[in-house]
Amino acid sequence: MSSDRDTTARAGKQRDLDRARVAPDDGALTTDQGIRVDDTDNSLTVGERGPSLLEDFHLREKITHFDHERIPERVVHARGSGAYGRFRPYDDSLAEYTAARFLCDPSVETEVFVRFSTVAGSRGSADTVRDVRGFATKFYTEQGNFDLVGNNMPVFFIQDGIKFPDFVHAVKPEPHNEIPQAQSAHDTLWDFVQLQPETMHMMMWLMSDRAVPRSYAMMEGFGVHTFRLVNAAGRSTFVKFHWKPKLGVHSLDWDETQKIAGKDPDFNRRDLWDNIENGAYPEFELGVQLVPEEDEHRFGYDLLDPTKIIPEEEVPVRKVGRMVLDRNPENFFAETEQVAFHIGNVVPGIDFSDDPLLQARLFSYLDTQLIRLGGPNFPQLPVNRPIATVRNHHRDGYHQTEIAQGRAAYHPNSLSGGCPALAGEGAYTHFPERVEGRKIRKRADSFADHYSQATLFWNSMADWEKGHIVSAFQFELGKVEHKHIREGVVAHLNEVDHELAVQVAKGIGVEPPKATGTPNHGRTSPALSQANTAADSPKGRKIAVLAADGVDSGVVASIGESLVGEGAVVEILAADDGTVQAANGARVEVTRRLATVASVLYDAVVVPGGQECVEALAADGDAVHFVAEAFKHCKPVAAHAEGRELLEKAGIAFTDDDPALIVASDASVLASRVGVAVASHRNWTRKKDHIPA
Ligand code: HDD
Repeated sequence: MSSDRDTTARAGKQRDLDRARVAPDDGALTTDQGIRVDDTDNSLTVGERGPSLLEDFHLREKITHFDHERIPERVVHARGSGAYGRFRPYDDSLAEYTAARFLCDPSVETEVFVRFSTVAGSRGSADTVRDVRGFATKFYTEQGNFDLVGNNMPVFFIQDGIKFPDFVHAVKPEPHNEIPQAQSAHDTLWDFVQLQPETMHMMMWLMSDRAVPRSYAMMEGFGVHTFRLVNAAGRSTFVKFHWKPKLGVHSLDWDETQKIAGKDPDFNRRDLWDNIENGAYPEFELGVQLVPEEDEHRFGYDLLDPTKIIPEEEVPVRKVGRMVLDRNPENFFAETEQVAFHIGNVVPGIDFSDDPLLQARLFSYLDTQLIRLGGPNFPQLPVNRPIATVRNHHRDGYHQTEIAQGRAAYHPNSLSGGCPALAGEGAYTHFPERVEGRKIRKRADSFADHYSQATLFWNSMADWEKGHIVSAFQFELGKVEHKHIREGVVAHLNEVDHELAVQVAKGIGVEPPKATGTPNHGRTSPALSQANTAADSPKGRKIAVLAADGVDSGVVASIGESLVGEGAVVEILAADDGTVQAANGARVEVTRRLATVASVLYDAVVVPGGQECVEALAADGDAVHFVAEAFKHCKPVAAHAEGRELLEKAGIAFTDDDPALIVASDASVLASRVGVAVASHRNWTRKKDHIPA
């Protein structure tokens, strides 16, 4: 392994970005033409109170530039957040399957840019809405850019890309009044669903906790489609790509998500940014499911159908490398907004399948950038530029920033010595798949089963996950005005699972189906349940410690000492900013005023002892609500000594079977139990319905 090469590869994209970076300096203000400006606050007018003059070029230029600051937002995935990072394969074992060097040479570290997004909302919408999350990764490889443009759910709503405009029109705000923003709970989406049963598997995922991730660092990513890996000898193997978060897959409580949307609409964006700034870097392992060509038809479903998964128990996910996101962008617009992903950006060794959703995407991504980024030169934008050298005869166009030299912009030519020459070695070769058939418009019969994997998903859920799914269907359909739409969805749910349909129907005023639809096949895939995910690190978690004068500062110190080193953030919250005086006379620094935050912005709450402190907190409605709400959202709630009194005031009943309800009189015992509980995320089976929201 060559460390020199690592450094070069690592620095490659960042060095390239340096070419575009403009640092603020202390020189004089100028116009865009470099004319020095000594007044940018007053227009050129006739006299002090007279009309402005058209000849004021500084005024005109300043206003004109401002008028043109906005570009169209993405038609879907408009709201997003990005970060740079690096990827390295663990070993060379994929060399048997692919010629893509970045996947099989462990001495190569490839720089990446990742953009996470929601799908339906506008650029300024809230982060914590019920939605699919985009997970798009641009690998700046030595062989050119590879974009893995995935989601945090492994299937999609539709099977053929020709239906994408219909689906998006249905899920977006309704066209007559542009309501609701960033919500799936409205008539047009559910109308589409009830008329298009191929959506059912995806709707199970969308109604599950996967649609409300706690953090972008705590969700899986999926390439969704079946792709191909092609090795140096030209042999193809089908592949599904996965991202597995090191922190496991964890989600918010639905009531909590709605409150966060008001308290901090940037919740996931801020979490990503802050964790990178704090060094708690998000980490993901790249996984692949490999299927030999000859096994294409051995499954009971079609590998080309994007509404199907290959259960991990059927074909294991092989972890092949690790990605770390360790650098925030410097300018949101230049980088996160202008980044242009395209599923057609592949490198030698990676190819497509005939999945009809994938095929339509191959058209859409390049097309959309032309309108969004204003012409064909968007690959020259710093964030999009490959580190591999670009040489071709493309010329001109809006926003051309390069000065292409020479006379010959055509191939073949003799005037430039025939350059650029056609690549010999290392060229991209399309896999010579054999295809024949008649031109027809017909969905394949092998795509006809819309329910059995929806049932598989349902069967695989823990009881608490099933409860959340039923509540989500009831919430969403409860907002649907047309009864026939509610009934239509319940009829489809009856094909997924009878009990599910009955439970949903009960909450939404629809007659529960009497007879079972398709009988439940009883199969499960344990890998689908978040109950089986990793839950062993407090990294990236936020712990609130409530404080007032008289606080036991030993507890505050213990919590900080035991958790901050693990990558968690501990904040001391009190009625006012400044400091509180601890029982031992020390001053404890307050991180934030209680009134500026809320329990929904934290993963756990700790109430230290100290009689005077606890009495003050118990008299403060914000503090009592904070504890009650954290408990309601199933979070770790911990009390030291007298701190227990605040929990009682909040209506919390103590039981022995709640590992996330912690009472201890020893500060270090308390701290270590909080650490374990916060790493375990939530106690989703807690009885808490009696606590007011
Ligand atoms: Fe798409 C953006 C993921 C189906 C058309 N898509 C977009 C982004 C992600 C995905 C993550 C945001 C990229 C970014 O951050 O800039 N899309 C998916 C997945 C799909 C999918 C996982 C199904 C498996 N998409 C899909 C279809 C079509 C599109 C079927 C059209 C036929 N998608 C687009 C687009 C977008 C886009 C219109 C909007 C902005 C952009 O491309 O750059 O071209």
